[in-house]
Amino acid sequence: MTKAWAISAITLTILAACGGGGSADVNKTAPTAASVASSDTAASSAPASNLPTTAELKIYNWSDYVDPETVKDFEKSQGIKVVYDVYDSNETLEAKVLTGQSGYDVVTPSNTYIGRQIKSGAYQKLDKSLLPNLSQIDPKLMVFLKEVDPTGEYSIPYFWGMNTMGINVDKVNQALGGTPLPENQWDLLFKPEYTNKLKSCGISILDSVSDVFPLALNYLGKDPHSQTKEDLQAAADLIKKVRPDIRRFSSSGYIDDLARGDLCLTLGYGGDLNIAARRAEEAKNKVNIEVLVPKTGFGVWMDAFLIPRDASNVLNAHKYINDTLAPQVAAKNGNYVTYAPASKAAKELMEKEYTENRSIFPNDEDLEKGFMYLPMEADALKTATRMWQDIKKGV
Ligand code: N2P
Repeated sequence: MTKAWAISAITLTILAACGGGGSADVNKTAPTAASVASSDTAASSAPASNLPTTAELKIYNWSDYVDPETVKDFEKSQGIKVVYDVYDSNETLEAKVLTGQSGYDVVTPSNTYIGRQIKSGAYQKLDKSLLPNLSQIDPKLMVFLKEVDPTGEYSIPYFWGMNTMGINVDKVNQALGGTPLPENQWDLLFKPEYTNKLKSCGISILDSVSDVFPLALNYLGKDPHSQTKEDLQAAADLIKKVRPDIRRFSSSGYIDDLARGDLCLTLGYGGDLNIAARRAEEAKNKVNIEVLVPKTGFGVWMDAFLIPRDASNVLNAHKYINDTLAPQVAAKNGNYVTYAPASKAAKELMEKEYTENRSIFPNDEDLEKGFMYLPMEADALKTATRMWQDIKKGV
């Protein structure tokens, strides 16, 4: 077992123990309404700090990654004006934070990018005395970040989730002409025999090499964390074979396309695919979307809050991070974005339809098949990115 695999396996086991799995004894940990209310109240009595008081907060977060009402509530209760901008790829965020002049107070990179950004000096240390709601996070979940923020001084987990496929059930069935879904559901995306048929109703994949290559490697039966040139080339070759059938490279726009029925197979972020399913349901447009939990595996990641070095509203950044960890706020956001919040008590407060959805809270058995995304070395990432550009260009 390579080191990377070992980390992956241990972490996913821990994740299952943290409540991803359906077998967790929820009665032991379920908060009462009273205990939740009191922890929220305790959290809102702001701890003293020497940081300057300002009236603004600039957040740069993933798109579709917060319930806007929680931001409004925060503005109202704290008297802080929030500027909220969004991105849909780690690369976009990284280009900003590495300049050292991001212009933001809070950002949320994925575990795969955090380490190199911390090392490059992009972030400042947190003042944990300003984050009383840290107690809401299951400490075991911090293992996810340990590899990339070993001292735990910079990052606070926000949500974790999976990369998987969402399908328009009727259109896929129609395009496959009654042939059942393949035993290995990833064949839908990686086997020309299927993509040739599905291209008529629209295939879209994430526009992110670091999200897609490990899935391709996993499909090939290789270590999803492999960074050798040969393995990266093998991943690229696999995708090149189906490239002519891919209509769209998209990391956020696919949500509405899928919900409208303009795509039938989408490789996306699990929560975003579930948002698409909900939007279709709400629109009553007869688009029936299923988010798959492939038995042959899927990738798991975690996103975390960090405060850029150049932040000018550091106190407010702490206040916001702390607020999102309050179980009720985390649950409200969790219901809206359909991802698993890091705040552990939040799960019990979320809608059952989401906590029982295995593409949002995979069970132990599912997680056993999944792999955790791990950072790529700079050189390997550069090589893979070049390959990705060629894939997109169709060369
Ligand atoms: C939110 C996507 C977050 C997942 N739209 C990326 N890690």
